[in-house]
Amino acid sequence: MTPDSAIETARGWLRAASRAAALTGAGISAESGIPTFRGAGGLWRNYRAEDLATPEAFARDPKTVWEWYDWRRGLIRDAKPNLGHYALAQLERRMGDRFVLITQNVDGLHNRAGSERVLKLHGDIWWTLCTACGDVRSDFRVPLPELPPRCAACGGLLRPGVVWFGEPLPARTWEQAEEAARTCDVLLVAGTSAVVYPAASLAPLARRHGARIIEINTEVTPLSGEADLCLKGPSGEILPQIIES
Ligand code: BJW
Ligand code: ZN
Repeated sequence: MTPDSAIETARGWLRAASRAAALTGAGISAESGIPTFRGAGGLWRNYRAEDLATPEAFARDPKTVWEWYDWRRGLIRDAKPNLGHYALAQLERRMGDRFVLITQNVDGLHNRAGSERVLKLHGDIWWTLCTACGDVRSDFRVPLPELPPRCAACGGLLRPGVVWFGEPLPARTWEQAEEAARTCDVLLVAGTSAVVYPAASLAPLARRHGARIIEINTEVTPLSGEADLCLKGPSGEILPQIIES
Protein backbone atom coordinates (compact mmCIF):
# COMPACT_ATOMS: atom_id res chain seq x y z
CA MET A 1 0.00 0.00 0.00
CA THR A 2 1.13 3.50 -0.74
CA PRO A 3 0.99 5.84 2.27
CA ASP A 4 -0.82 9.18 1.91
CA SER A 5 2.45 11.02 2.57
CA ALA A 6 4.05 9.48 -0.55
CA ILE A 7 1.04 10.51 -2.65
CA GLU A 8 1.31 14.01 -1.20
CA THR A 9 5.03 14.16 -2.04
CA ALA A 10 4.37 13.08 -5.64
CA ARG A 11 1.62 15.69 -6.00
CA GLY A 12 3.91 18.40 -4.71
CA TRP A 13 6.73 17.48 -7.13
CA LEU A 14 4.30 17.42 -10.04
CA ARG A 15 2.71 20.73 -9.07
CA ALA A 16 6.14 22.38 -8.85
CA ALA A 17 7.45 20.90 -12.12
CA SER A 18 8.05 23.24 -15.05
CA ARG A 19 8.15 20.24 -17.36
CA ALA A 20 6.95 16.69 -16.79
CA ALA A 21 6.89 13.48 -18.80
CA ALA A 22 5.36 10.04 -18.39
CA LEU A 23 6.56 6.67 -19.68
CA THR A 24 3.87 4.01 -19.73
CA GLY A 25 3.84 0.27 -20.35
CA ALA A 26 1.39 -2.59 -20.59
CA GLY A 27 0.49 -2.39 -16.87
CA ILE A 28 -1.41 0.86 -17.39
CA SER A 29 -3.85 -1.01 -19.65
CA ALA A 30 -4.13 -4.06 -17.37
CA GLU A 31 -7.14 -2.55 -15.57
CA SER A 32 -8.79 -2.20 -18.99
CA GLY A 33 -8.53 -5.97 -19.38
CA ILE A 34 -5.53 -6.04 -21.75
CA PRO A 35 -3.00 -8.72 -20.71
CA THR A 36 0.54 -7.59 -19.97
CA PHE A 37 3.52 -9.27 -21.66
CA ARG A 38 5.33 -10.59 -18.61
CA GLY A 39 3.99 -12.13 -15.42
CA ALA A 40 0.61 -13.75 -14.82
CA GLY A 41 -1.59 -13.86 -17.93
CA GLY A 42 1.32 -12.84 -20.17
CA LEU A 43 1.29 -16.00 -22.23
CA TRP A 44 -0.70 -16.73 -25.40
CA ARG A 45 -0.91 -20.42 -26.44
CA ASN A 46 2.30 -20.96 -24.41
CA TYR A 47 4.25 -18.39 -26.44
CA ARG A 48 6.10 -15.56 -24.70
CA ALA A 49 6.30 -12.07 -26.25
CA GLU A 50 9.96 -12.82 -27.03
CA ASP A 51 8.84 -15.83 -29.13
CA LEU A 52 6.39 -13.86 -31.27
CA ALA A 53 7.46 -10.21 -31.36
CA THR A 54 10.45 -10.78 -33.63
CA PRO A 55 11.09 -10.48 -37.37
CA GLU A 56 12.41 -14.06 -37.28
CA ALA A 57 9.14 -15.43 -35.85
CA PHE A 58 7.20 -13.55 -38.53
CA ALA A 59 9.44 -14.82 -41.32
CA ARG A 60 9.03 -18.39 -40.04
CA ASP A 61 5.30 -18.35 -39.33
CA PRO A 62 3.44 -15.14 -40.27
CA LYS A 63 0.04 -16.76 -39.75
CA THR A 64 0.66 -17.60 -36.07
CA VAL A 65 2.10 -14.15 -35.38
CA TRP A 66 -0.93 -12.56 -37.07
CA GLU A 67 -3.28 -14.79 -35.05
CA TRP A 68 -1.74 -13.33 -31.88
CA TYR A 69 -2.23 -9.77 -33.15
CA ASP A 70 -5.77 -10.51 -34.40
CA TRP A 71 -6.66 -11.83 -30.92
CA ARG A 72 -5.15 -8.79 -29.21
CA ARG A 73 -6.89 -6.41 -31.66
CA GLY A 74 -10.21 -7.96 -30.59
CA LEU A 75 -9.44 -7.46 -26.89
CA ILE A 76 -8.32 -3.88 -27.49
CA ARG A 77 -11.33 -2.98 -29.63
CA ASP A 78 -13.66 -4.12 -26.84
CA ALA A 79 -11.64 -2.43 -24.05
CA LYS A 80 -12.14 1.04 -22.60
CA PRO A 81 -9.50 3.41 -21.23
CA ASN A 82 -9.28 3.35 -17.41
CA LEU A 83 -8.76 6.06 -14.79
CA GLY A 84 -4.97 5.92 -15.25
CA HIS A 85 -5.26 6.80 -18.96
CA TYR A 86 -7.77 9.56 -18.14
CA ALA A 87 -5.53 11.04 -15.42
CA LEU A 88 -2.63 11.39 -17.89
CA ALA A 89 -4.95 13.05 -20.43
CA GLN A 90 -5.95 15.46 -17.66
CA LEU A 91 -2.27 16.20 -16.94
CA GLU A 92 -1.75 17.05 -20.63
CA ARG A 93 -4.70 19.47 -20.50
CA ARG A 94 -3.28 21.09 -17.36
CA MET A 95 0.35 21.40 -18.50
CA GLY A 96 -0.08 21.73 -22.28
CA ASP A 97 3.20 21.42 -24.15
CA ARG A 98 5.13 21.29 -20.85
CA PHE A 99 4.05 17.63 -20.64
CA VAL A 100 5.02 14.72 -22.91
CA LEU A 101 3.46 11.27 -22.83
CA ILE A 102 5.72 8.47 -24.02
CA THR A 103 4.21 5.01 -24.34
CA GLN A 104 5.50 1.57 -25.19
CA ASN A 105 1.92 0.44 -25.75
CA VAL A 106 0.44 -0.15 -29.17
CA ASP A 107 -3.20 -0.25 -28.00
CA GLY A 108 -4.16 3.39 -28.61
CA LEU A 109 -5.99 3.67 -25.25
CA HIS A 110 -4.15 6.91 -24.36
CA ASN A 111 -5.59 8.56 -27.48
CA ARG A 112 -9.03 7.19 -26.72
CA ALA A 113 -8.79 8.74 -23.22
CA GLY A 114 -8.11 12.16 -24.79
CA SER A 115 -4.30 12.41 -24.85
CA GLU A 116 -3.39 14.17 -28.08
CA ARG A 117 0.40 14.20 -28.14
CA VAL A 118 1.53 10.62 -27.59
CA LEU A 119 5.00 9.39 -28.53
CA LYS A 120 4.43 5.76 -29.56
CA LEU A 121 7.81 4.08 -29.20
CA HIS A 122 6.66 0.65 -30.39
CA GLY A 123 4.15 1.60 -33.10
CA ASP A 124 0.42 1.00 -33.26
CA ILE A 125 -1.50 -2.27 -33.47
CA TRP A 126 -3.97 -0.74 -35.95
CA TRP A 127 -1.27 0.08 -38.52
CA THR A 128 -0.27 -2.37 -41.24
CA LEU A 129 2.94 -2.24 -43.24
CA CYS A 130 3.46 -3.98 -46.58
CA THR A 131 6.66 -6.03 -46.58
CA ALA A 132 6.81 -5.74 -50.40
CA CYS A 133 5.93 -2.13 -51.33
CA GLY A 134 6.16 -0.37 -47.95
CA ASP A 135 2.54 0.85 -48.03
CA VAL A 136 1.45 1.92 -44.52
CA ARG A 137 -2.19 2.28 -43.58
CA SER A 138 -4.66 1.84 -40.72
CA ASP A 139 -6.93 -1.18 -40.70
CA PHE A 140 -9.48 -1.41 -37.90
CA ARG A 141 -11.18 -4.61 -39.04
CA VAL A 142 -11.53 -7.32 -36.35
CA PRO A 143 -11.15 -10.13 -37.11
CA LEU A 144 -9.17 -9.60 -40.28
CA PRO A 145 -10.82 -11.47 -43.16
CA GLU A 146 -7.62 -13.30 -44.16
CA LEU A 147 -4.56 -14.29 -42.10
CA PRO A 148 -1.93 -13.30 -42.94
CA PRO A 149 -3.49 -10.24 -44.60
CA ARG A 150 -2.39 -9.09 -48.06
CA CYS A 151 -1.60 -5.59 -49.35
CA ALA A 152 -4.49 -3.89 -51.19
CA ALA A 153 -1.96 -2.07 -53.38
CA CYS A 154 0.37 -4.90 -54.49
CA GLY A 155 -0.80 -8.19 -52.94
CA GLY A 156 2.35 -8.43 -50.80
CA LEU A 157 2.47 -9.82 -47.27
CA LEU A 158 1.38 -7.29 -44.64
CA ARG A 159 2.91 -7.09 -41.17
CA PRO A 160 1.69 -5.22 -38.09
CA GLY A 161 3.06 -1.65 -37.87
CA VAL A 162 4.82 -2.32 -34.57
CA VAL A 163 8.44 -2.55 -33.42
CA TRP A 164 9.76 -6.04 -32.77
CA PHE A 165 12.92 -7.15 -30.95
CA GLY A 166 16.03 -6.32 -32.94
CA GLU A 167 14.29 -3.53 -34.87
CA PRO A 168 15.04 0.17 -34.44
CA LEU A 169 12.48 2.46 -32.84
CA PRO A 170 11.03 5.22 -35.09
CA ALA A 171 13.92 7.69 -35.19
CA ARG A 172 12.09 11.01 -34.79
CA THR A 173 9.82 9.64 -32.05
CA TRP A 174 12.85 8.34 -30.15
CA GLU A 175 14.64 11.70 -30.46
CA GLN A 176 11.58 13.44 -29.03
CA ALA A 177 11.38 10.93 -26.17
CA GLU A 178 15.05 11.45 -25.29
CA GLU A 179 14.56 15.21 -25.43
CA ALA A 180 11.58 14.95 -23.06
CA ALA A 181 13.60 12.80 -20.66
CA ARG A 182 16.53 15.20 -20.70
CA THR A 183 14.40 18.28 -20.03
CA CYS A 184 11.68 17.16 -17.61
CA ASP A 185 11.77 17.87 -13.87
CA VAL A 186 9.57 14.89 -13.07
CA LEU A 187 9.21 11.58 -14.93
CA LEU A 188 6.30 9.30 -14.09
CA VAL A 189 7.03 5.67 -15.00
CA ALA A 190 3.80 3.68 -14.89
CA GLY A 191 3.08 0.01 -15.53
CA THR A 192 6.30 -1.09 -17.16
CA SER A 193 8.64 -3.90 -16.15
CA ALA A 194 11.51 -1.64 -17.30
CA VAL A 195 13.37 -4.52 -18.93
CA VAL A 196 12.98 -3.65 -22.62
CA TYR A 197 15.51 -1.27 -24.12
CA PRO A 198 15.93 1.40 -25.27
CA ALA A 199 12.66 2.49 -23.56
CA ALA A 200 14.09 1.41 -20.18
CA SER A 201 17.02 3.80 -20.63
CA LEU A 202 14.76 6.88 -20.51
CA ALA A 203 14.39 6.91 -16.72
CA PRO A 204 18.17 6.72 -16.03
CA LEU A 205 18.66 9.41 -18.71
CA ALA A 206 16.10 11.69 -17.05
CA ARG A 207 17.69 11.08 -13.65
CA ARG A 208 21.17 11.95 -14.92
CA HIS A 209 19.70 15.25 -16.11
CA GLY A 210 18.24 16.02 -12.70
CA ALA A 211 14.65 14.78 -12.95
CA ARG A 212 12.83 13.10 -10.11
CA ILE A 213 11.59 9.64 -11.04
CA ILE A 214 8.23 8.47 -9.68
CA GLU A 215 7.50 4.82 -10.37
CA ILE A 216 3.92 3.53 -10.25
CA ASN A 217 3.74 -0.25 -10.37
CA THR A 218 2.08 -3.14 -8.58
CA GLU A 219 5.47 -4.90 -8.33
CA VAL A 220 9.13 -4.11 -7.77
CA THR A 221 11.12 -3.65 -11.03
CA PRO A 222 14.79 -3.17 -11.91
CA LEU A 223 14.05 0.58 -11.89
CA SER A 224 12.65 0.63 -8.34
CA GLY A 225 16.05 1.00 -6.66
CA GLU A 226 16.84 4.04 -8.83
CA ALA A 227 13.47 5.76 -8.48
CA ASP A 228 13.07 8.72 -6.10
CA LEU A 229 9.61 7.50 -5.15
CA CYS A 230 7.94 4.12 -5.69
CA LEU A 231 4.16 4.20 -5.46
CA LYS A 232 3.09 0.59 -5.16
CA GLY A 233 -0.37 -0.18 -6.50
CA PRO A 234 -2.57 -0.14 -9.59
CA SER A 235 -1.95 2.86 -11.85
CA GLY A 236 -5.71 3.33 -12.28
CA GLU A 237 -5.88 4.13 -8.58
CA ILE A 238 -2.57 5.93 -8.01
CA LEU A 239 -2.40 8.24 -11.05
CA PRO A 240 -5.75 9.98 -10.37
CA GLN A 241 -4.57 10.64 -6.80
CA ILE A 242 -1.29 12.29 -7.78
CA ILE A 243 -2.75 14.16 -10.76
CA GLU A 244 -5.28 16.27 -8.95
CA SER A 245 -7.88 17.88 -11.19
C1 BJW B 1 0.88 -2.74 -13.25
C2 BJW B 1 -0.46 -3.07 -13.24
C3 BJW B 1 -1.31 -2.07 -12.80
C4 BJW B 1 0.53 -4.77 -13.96
N1 BJW B 1 -0.82 -0.90 -12.44
N2 BJW B 1 1.34 -1.58 -12.88
C5 BJW B 1 20.59 -6.49 -23.63
C6 BJW B 1 20.67 -5.23 -23.07
C7 BJW B 1 19.99 -4.16 -23.61
C8 BJW B 1 19.20 -4.32 -24.73
C9 BJW B 1 19.11 -5.58 -25.29
C10 BJW B 1 19.80 -6.64 -24.75
N3 BJW B 1 19.53 -7.74 -25.50
C11 BJW B 1 18.67 -7.36 -26.50
C12 BJW B 1 18.42 -6.06 -26.37
C13 BJW B 1 17.53 -5.24 -27.21
C14 BJW B 1 16.08 -5.51 -27.00
C15 BJW B 1 15.75 -5.66 -25.53
O1 BJW B 1 15.51 -4.72 -24.81
N4 BJW B 1 15.71 -6.89 -25.03
C16 BJW B 1 15.50 -7.15 -23.60
C17 BJW B 1 14.22 -7.97 -23.40
C18 BJW B 1 16.74 -7.79 -23.08
N5 BJW B 1 15.41 -4.34 -27.55
C19 BJW B 1 15.12 -4.23 -28.85
O2 BJW B 1 15.37 -5.12 -29.63
C20 BJW B 1 14.53 -2.92 -29.31
N6 BJW B 1 15.24 -2.46 -30.45
C21 BJW B 1 16.54 -2.18 -30.41
O3 BJW B 1 17.21 -2.26 -29.41
O4 BJW B 1 17.03 -1.78 -31.62
C22 BJW B 1 18.43 -1.58 -31.77
C23 BJW B 1 18.68 -1.37 -33.24
C24 BJW B 1 19.26 -0.21 -33.65
C25 BJW B 1 19.51 -0.02 -35.02
C26 BJW B 1 19.15 -1.00 -35.93
C27 BJW B 1 18.55 -2.17 -35.50
C28 BJW B 1 18.32 -2.35 -34.15
C29 BJW B 1 13.08 -3.10 -29.74
C30 BJW B 1 12.19 -3.50 -28.62
C31 BJW B 1 10.77 -3.76 -29.16
C32 BJW B 1 9.85 -4.31 -28.10
N7 BJW B 1 8.64 -4.72 -28.73
C33 BJW B 1 7.52 -5.19 -27.91
C34 BJW B 1 6.38 -5.64 -28.85
C35 BJW B 1 5.70 -4.39 -29.46
C36 BJW B 1 4.56 -4.76 -30.34
C37 BJW B 1 3.45 -5.48 -29.61
O5 BJW B 1 2.84 -4.92 -28.68
O6 BJW B 1 3.21 -6.62 -29.97
O7 BJW B 1 7.09 -4.15 -27.04
S1 BJW B 1 7.95 -6.51 -26.77
C38 BJW B 1 6.93 -5.93 -25.45
O8 BJW B 1 7.75 -5.48 -24.34
C39 BJW B 1 6.24 -4.67 -26.00
C40 BJW B 1 6.26 -3.77 -24.79
O9 BJW B 1 6.07 -2.43 -25.21
C41 BJW B 1 7.61 -4.06 -24.20
C42 BJW B 1 7.73 -3.65 -22.76
O10 BJW B 1 6.85 -4.34 -21.94
P1 BJW B 1 6.08 -3.55 -20.78
O11 BJW B 1 5.19 -2.54 -21.38
O12 BJW B 1 7.05 -3.09 -19.77
O13 BJW B 1 5.11 -4.70 -20.21
P2 BJW B 1 5.47 -5.91 -19.20
O14 BJW B 1 4.43 -6.93 -19.39
O15 BJW B 1 6.86 -6.34 -19.32
O16 BJW B 1 5.33 -5.25 -17.74
C43 BJW B 1 4.07 -4.83 -17.23
C44 BJW B 1 4.36 -4.14 -15.89
O17 BJW B 1 3.15 -3.60 -15.41
C45 BJW B 1 4.88 -5.09 -14.78
O18 BJW B 1 5.98 -4.47 -14.13
C46 BJW B 1 3.69 -5.21 -13.83
O19 BJW B 1 4.11 -5.36 -12.47
C47 BJW B 1 3.01 -3.91 -14.02
N8 BJW B 1 1.58 -3.89 -13.76
N9 BJW B 1 -0.57 -4.41 -13.70
C48 BJW B 1 0.55 -0.71 -12.51
N10 BJW B 1 -2.63 -2.32 -12.73
ZN1 ZN C 1 2.20 -3.62 -51.00
